[in-house]
Parts: sequence; structure tokens; C-alpha cells
Amino acid sequence: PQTIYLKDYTPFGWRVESVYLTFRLAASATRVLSKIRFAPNPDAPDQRFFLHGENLDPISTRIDGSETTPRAVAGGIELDVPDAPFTFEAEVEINPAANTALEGLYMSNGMYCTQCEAEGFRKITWYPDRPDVMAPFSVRIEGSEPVMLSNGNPGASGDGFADWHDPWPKPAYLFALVAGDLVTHPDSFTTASGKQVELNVWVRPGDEGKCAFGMEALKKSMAWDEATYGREYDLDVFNIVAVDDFNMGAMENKGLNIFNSSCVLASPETSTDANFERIEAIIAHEYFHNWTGNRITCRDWFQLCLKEGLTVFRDAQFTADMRSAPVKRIEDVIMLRGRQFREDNGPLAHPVRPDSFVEINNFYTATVYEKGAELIGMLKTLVGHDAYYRALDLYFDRHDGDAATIEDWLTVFEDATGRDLSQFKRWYDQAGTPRLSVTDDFKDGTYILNIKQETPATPGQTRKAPRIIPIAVGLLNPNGDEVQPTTILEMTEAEQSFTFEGLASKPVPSILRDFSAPVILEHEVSNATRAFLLAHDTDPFNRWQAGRDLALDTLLNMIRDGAVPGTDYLDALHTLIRDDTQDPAFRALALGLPSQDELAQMLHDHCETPDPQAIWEALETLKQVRAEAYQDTATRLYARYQVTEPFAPTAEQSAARSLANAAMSMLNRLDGGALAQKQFDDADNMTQQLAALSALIAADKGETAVARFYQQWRHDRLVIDKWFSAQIVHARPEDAAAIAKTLTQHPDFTMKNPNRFRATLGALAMSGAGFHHASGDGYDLLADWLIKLDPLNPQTTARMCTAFETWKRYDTDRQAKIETQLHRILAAPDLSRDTTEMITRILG
Ligand code: BAL
Ligand code: ZN
Repeated sequence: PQTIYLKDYTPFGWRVESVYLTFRLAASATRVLSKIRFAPNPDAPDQRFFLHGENLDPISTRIDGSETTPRAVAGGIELDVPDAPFTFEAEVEINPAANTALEGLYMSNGMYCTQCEAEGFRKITWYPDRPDVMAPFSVRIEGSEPVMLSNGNPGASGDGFADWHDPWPKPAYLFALVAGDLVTHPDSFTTASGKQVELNVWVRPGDEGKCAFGMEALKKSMAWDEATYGREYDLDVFNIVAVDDFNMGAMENKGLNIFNSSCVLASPETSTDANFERIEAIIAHEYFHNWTGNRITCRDWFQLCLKEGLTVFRDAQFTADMRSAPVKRIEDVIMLRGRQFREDNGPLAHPVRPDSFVEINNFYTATVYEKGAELIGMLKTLVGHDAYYRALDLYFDRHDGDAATIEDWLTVFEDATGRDLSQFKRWYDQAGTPRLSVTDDFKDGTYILNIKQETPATPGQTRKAPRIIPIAVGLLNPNGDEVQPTTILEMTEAEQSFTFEGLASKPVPSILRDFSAPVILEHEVSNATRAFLLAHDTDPFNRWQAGRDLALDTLLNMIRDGAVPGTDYLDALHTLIRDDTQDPAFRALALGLPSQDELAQMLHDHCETPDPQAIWEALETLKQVRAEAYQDTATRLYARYQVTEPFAPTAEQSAARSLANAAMSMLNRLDGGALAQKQFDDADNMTQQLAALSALIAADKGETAVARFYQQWRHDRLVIDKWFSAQIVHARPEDAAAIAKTLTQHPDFTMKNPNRFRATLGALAMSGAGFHHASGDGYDLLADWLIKLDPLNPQTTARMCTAFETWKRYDTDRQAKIETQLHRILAAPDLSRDTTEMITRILG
């Protein structure tokens, strides 16, 4: 497969002035008629006239009305065209019903829908399918579907047709079409300038009752973007559609967002608190793309982080404002470490702005999204709140309607603030997670922090230059008072010292407050100091981090030499969870433990070979010891944090339920499952029902509940996804692969639905010691299914190959077993470009 390089970018030789599309819908033979006005691009050198196209049956092609026969070339067609504006017309036939890859136009439960990002539009018709070609689109849909939607504003409609016009020039990846038997949950929003916008959440009949929360989230997002960034919506209508078969979470098509139904449908009975929070965030994310992504898009796919990093940052700000900022920050850092640090530390490491790819779908990664968002956060920290919003105003003014680059973005910040950001740009260009090692000195009232930064080599990048790192630091004196409020140290050198003067005694530092940079902090700290910080730090993130460090210390000792859990940790955590003045959500987060994967990574970082079974056993032992030590407290917390008001998906109720559920899962270890069974029987909401089901499965007492849950929810595909995954995630390691295998034979299992595939094989891949069981059965089963899925859906297959990205951490037996599976996948006939690239990179 061909590698594409950032350095080879050239603009397209023509501009597109207008696009007229007609769709004659038929499930296995849809006709797409296009009429596209091209004009030479004076900024681009002369080139061949090339249009992308894949899996298109050509019917006819005309230039300025005359029939012409294009030359078929790799990935599309070439034509001889006039050296002046001209009209290109084509008719092609496509087969949505046979499109299992879910890219381009496809069918989901009898409904037509599209996914064009990144390069799906070329499966719909001939077109310069690249994000820097922007044009206004007019669309006519002809068919018998009751609802037929496209981008922009509705035009005429009648018996068998619907017209749409999108006045805002857009790249083809933002095109969308939906047609089917849909019902709407309608509403409206009046923008700050008084414009009335019609809002719809379109769903399949039967799902109407699950739209209200998403609609409220949309209205909150619209209001928030006006209040925070001064951005108003720009069309008469905003449509959201829920689709069951979808590779991603959701898609920001202009005026017609398409959502994986799991990311928009919500009800208390079927959705957990975590689902509600995620749905609110994804609705916000897709809506915010209207400005950061759609009005200003990316020049090429190497710039993906320009829209994704910024939009993730914006949705995180939104969630922090709607809910609890510290809780959101802690949740995000757990995710960043779990997914992005893992990626940065393995064979798939790549810069936030990659410089080459084979298949762009493989770069919708935690690095581009989550680390990309961390970069925006660091910029904001470095320039300050007011300058950040000044720079954003300039960005919107200067680049509205553009397909922009990271250079454009940084220039805006330089112009708005006068800062030189050339060193900051290294964050976009260098892969790998920097490690900060810290030592300190205190003498004559002066406290010195000595910090070294180092970034390990990553594929294709052996030497790394120092980056500018904003390190938020506060100092506490030994009685717990803060003597130095948070200050931002700007580290620019490989080694640097920072001095604080006039201190009466040696302070306790609180470093990297609010996780001010995506780095690994290495600082020798005693457990007594950690317990002190857990009790006294004014920064909520670092208080949580101190508790996490205590947990890591005790777990690593348990894994390494079978040590008993440390009393420092047990006592400090007990003090915290007993304290009802503390936010229950914070206490629930403090009761959380590092994942098996995070522990494996830490051992690997210390040049030790992780034993997945030993990690699982240490976690189990620690959970048991905590349950015994905290039994009385857990009993009290469980009673104290029962929510008595009617269910509401608020941060407050969610916090109470999360602490009560943490208490329940402790008590579950002591009472033979009695409390979990009672909670399961009494639950009137999914948060409590699923927590109880999970606890029962983990205690090996889940048989009846698993059967009852299935009977209760067999009609609800999203709940049944939870049923599939809970049985695997909470299984004992020796059983996980066999259970997953049995579930793949269940009549409700289908590999054609990405959600169901992820709920089963994805759950196995995330099951830690279950996936990595010494038998190798987990590896074998996953490889079997990846080989089966690849011909149908390369994108989801390639994504799930990341299960193997950590293989070099493990012992030679496991490595050999994984390597065998990687070669087996690679040898599959006609393996997709997506999966070939992923496996090749993982093999290294
Ligand atoms: N643009 C792909 C889906 C998302 O990031 O919103
Ligand atoms: Zn996005």
C-alpha cells in the first residue's frame, strides 16, 4: 500500500464552485447524478484532473454537456478538461445494501445513511475527495422513504422527493444523507441574535422516549458556545439522527449530525450515569465542530488534530462547566493514561500531527484526539485565559471558510499574544510522552525544584528536543497550609531549576497540578507525604493523584513480592471516604484502582515483565482487604448515599450513586452477593441494575441475574450490548475467552454491528488477565474474529488490532503466541489496507 506524506501536499488544481447531487434511492442500486462546476485554481500548479472514486459503477460522464470517457486510474478517474471553468456531470450506480464497511452510503436497519469522514464520499460519486476542496452543495433525494434528509436547509419537497441546500462551502467529508422511516423529537432554539433554529432528534419508531436528554444537551451546547466562544449556529435547522450500525461514536456533518445510537439514545431505565455524561459530551462535541471543524476545516488529514484536539478541549470545558470540573479532569486523565500513554509507549506511537499514513482511518487515535486536546489546554495555560479567547476570536475571524493548518493555528496565537511558539510546535511534531524527573533542595529559606525532561524514542523518531512544558506547582507547609499558591513554571530546557524564596521551612510540593501537561512525573515521595497531600492539597487533581500513587505503590509491592497491602494506603483512603464533607464523586474516584493495563505498563517502565495473572490477583486481594477493612464504613455509605428522589441524570445524583455502588461492590465480597442481588431485584435504573449485575458476575453468583437481565432487555439492543460485555469483563481470567467464544455463538451476536462486535470481542480485548491468559485462547479468538470481520468492515477491524499493541511488554511465551496471531492475520487473503497497516506497524 502507498504511504502518503505531509511534505508532499499540493493544492488541487481546480476550485469547485457548486455541487448538485441527485440520489435515486434503491437499496441495491442507487443512482447518483452529479453536476459539478469546476474552475482553474490560480494558486495551484497545472496538474492532471483527477477525481476520487471507489466501487462506483459508471453510467455516464459529460464535460460541458459532451459525453466523455474517463481514464480509470488507481483510486479514481482522470479526464482531459478545458483550461477554463467547466461543468462536469456524471451518473454512477452504487449498492448501499452490500456496503458492510459502513463508509459511503449504506443501509442500517432498512434506513439509508452515510459516513464520509475521512474518505467515504469517493464511494458515493466521483469527486475531489479532499478536505481543502470546499463547495456549496444542493441535493435532491428521490425515493419513497417517509423522511429524507441532507445537509443545510430544507428546500422543496413533495411526493417522492426532498431538496436540500447547504449555503456554507464544505468539504465532501461533511456530506450526509439519511432516508428512512424515522420519527422526530422536535424542539427549537433562538440564537443570541434572535434567529429561530428548528431542532430534531430523529430516531426509529419506538425510540421516541429516549431523545429528550440528547435534545436538552444540544440546547445547552448551543447556549454554551454562544456564551463561552461567541459562536452562533448558522442554519435554519439542526438535525441529529440515531443510527444503529456506525463505526464511530458520531459525526459532525453540516447541519445533519449522525450518531451511533449508543451515543444519543438515553433513558434512566436503559442508560447508566456514565452513559448520560458521555452522551451529553458527544452531542456537545459534534455541535461544537460546527465552528471548529466545519466553518474552519483542515487543509489535509495530517491536520486532523486541528479540529479534533480543539473540539475535544471545548467539549471537556463544557462538561466541566455543566458538571464537576475536578471530576471531569480526573476522568479525562485516567482515560488519557489508559489509552494515549499506552499508544505513545508502543509501536503505534505517532505525533499529534503525523507526517505520514497509509490509511487515515487508522489515525483517529487517542493521540490525535486526547493528546491533541491536552495541547490546547497547555496553550491556554501558557498564554492565560484572556489571551486564549482573544486568540480564538482571531482564529475565527481570520480563518472562517478556510481549510487551515497547525501553522495557521499557532500563528494566530503568536499574533494575538506576541509569544514565539516555535518550541511549542514540537508538541505537534514529536511523538512520545515526556518523563519529568524531579529532585528538590531546601536551604536558608530557599526551596529549589530541579526538573529533567526526557522523551523516549518512538518509531521513526530517535532523538527528541526539549519541549516547553507548563508545570503547575503549589507549595504547602508541614501543617498543611498552602504557602505558595499555584504558579506556572515554564520549563524550556532539558534540565532546569526553579527557586522559591522566603520559606520558613521545607515545603511539601504539589507538582503538575490539574495535570497541567501530558507527562509522566517521576518524583520520589514517601507514603507519609502522599497521605499528607491526599489530606491537605488544595488542588483536587493532585489530591486524587496522591491517593492513586499510594494505591500504585501498594499494588506494585504486592505484585512484585506478594507484600500485604500497605496500611499507609488503607488508612489514608479510609479517612477520606469516611469524610462526608467531601464530594461523593471524588471519594468514588479515590476508591477506583489503576487498571490492569496501567499496572502492566508501570512494571514495563521499570524494566520488569508484567505477569497479567499476578496483577489481577493483586487487585483482587487489595479489593478484598479493603472490603474487610472498610466494612462498617461501606455499610454506612451505602445507606447514606441512596438517592430517594426520582432518577435524574445530574452530577449530584450520579455522584451519590457512584459512591453507593462502590460501597456495594465492597460489601458484595463479604455477604455472598446478598446486597447486590437485592439491588439487582429492586433497581429502577440501569446505573444500579448494571452495577449489581457486574458485582454478581464478579462474585461468581451471576447466573440467575444474567438470565433475568437478558429476558428483561432482549428487545433493547443497546442494553443487550451491556449484557454481552459485562459477562466477559467481569469473568475470571481463565474463563473470559471461553465465555466470549460462547457469546459469539449466541443468536443475538452479529459481527455486522460494530457495537455488538465491540461489546463482545472488544470486551475480551479489554479484559486484562482474561485476554492475556497464558493459554493464549484470548489471542486466538480475537485473531479469528478479526480475520472474519476484515473483509466486511476494515475500519472496525483495524481499530481493534490495537489490543495487540502492548505485546512486547510480555514474557517470551505470550510474545510468541501474539506474534503467531499477528502473522496469521497478516496472511489472511486480501487483507484490507487498514488492517495491513496496523498489523505491520504493531509488528514493528
Ligand atoms: N469527526 C469524526 C467524529 C468526531 O470526532 O466528532
Ligand atoms: Zn470530533
